[in-house]
Amino acid sequence: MQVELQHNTLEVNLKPEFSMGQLCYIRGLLDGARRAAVVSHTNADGDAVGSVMGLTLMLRALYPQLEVTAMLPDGCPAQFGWMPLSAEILNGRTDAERCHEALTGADVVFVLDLNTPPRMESLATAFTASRAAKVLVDHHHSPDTEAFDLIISEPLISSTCELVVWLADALWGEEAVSREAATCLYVGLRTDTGGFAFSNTQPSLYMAAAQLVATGIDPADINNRILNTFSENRLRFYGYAISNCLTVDREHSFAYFAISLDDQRHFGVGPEDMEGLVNYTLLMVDIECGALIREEENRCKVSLRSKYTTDVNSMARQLFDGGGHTKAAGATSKLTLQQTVKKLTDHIATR
Ligand SMILES: [Mn+2]
Repeated sequence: MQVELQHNTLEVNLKPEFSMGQLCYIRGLLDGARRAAVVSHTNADGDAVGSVMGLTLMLRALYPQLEVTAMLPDGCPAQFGWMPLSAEILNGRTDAERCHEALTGADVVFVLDLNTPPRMESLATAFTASRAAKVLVDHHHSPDTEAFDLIISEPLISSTCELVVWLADALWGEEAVSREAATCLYVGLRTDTGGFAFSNTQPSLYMAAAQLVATGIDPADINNRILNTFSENRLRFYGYAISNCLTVDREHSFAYFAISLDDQRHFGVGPEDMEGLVNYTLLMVDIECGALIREEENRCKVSLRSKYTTDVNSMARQLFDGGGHTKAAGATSKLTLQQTVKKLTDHIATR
């Protein structure tokens, strides 16, 4: 495979457009609703946490009659413990009953930053059973059109948090985004774009960022809280992984980490510590595509990244029934670590 210096050809979009029908539908739902739930995907990242918190804060401020319950399938990750609402976000595993009750009793459920109910893992059953109006706000490819009553899906938008900014502007006006909500939403803008660096960075992203920063948030402080958070163990594990778990296939411009359970136990690191490790593969100048394969009990998690032309979204879907974005995707493999590595490297070699 040749690395081509080719820029992606996304349309230069300014802001997403919402139809009057979409806006009226959401306003109508909220005017009549007494209970709402806001939910996102398992193993929540900054965009999932930020959009859930940002939207929850705005709904509470704008609709005092509305009881809004925020939840995540496996709770709010510790790294986001500094964010507003982190202490009250329900955990689909440990607060299963309250989540079930909130989902089935809701008049409206907002689903953020995912494209299909199985991404809600423990909460998917209650979500599907719920008779609430279901509104999806997301930027992944191929949303499940059967699962929602209204789908706002913008795969060209940087992040769900950015989409929430524009949706809130359209529904309620710029003033609806408080400083506190802006802090949450900025986290998703920042993390889903690798700090305004990935190919999903385009004019509307900076416009949304400008609006959020204008509310008085502290971008430098948020940056520290997002990036400079490693434990000593985690940093030493990265050193170990780069030295011992990284394979580089120059012929195919491909590099991957294979991380065994033993290594994870030895260093006392978990899935959240692996967040971002896959990006190290792309630091190499002649590597176009990178992967991280992390062993779990009875399965493996696969993360895929690319720099220029490789569509890792379709690769994840084709090989492991996963998905995501063109240049960043993920999947769960039911195979062993060795089998997963083989399936992936065989695919890379035959492309
Ligand atoms: Mn996202």
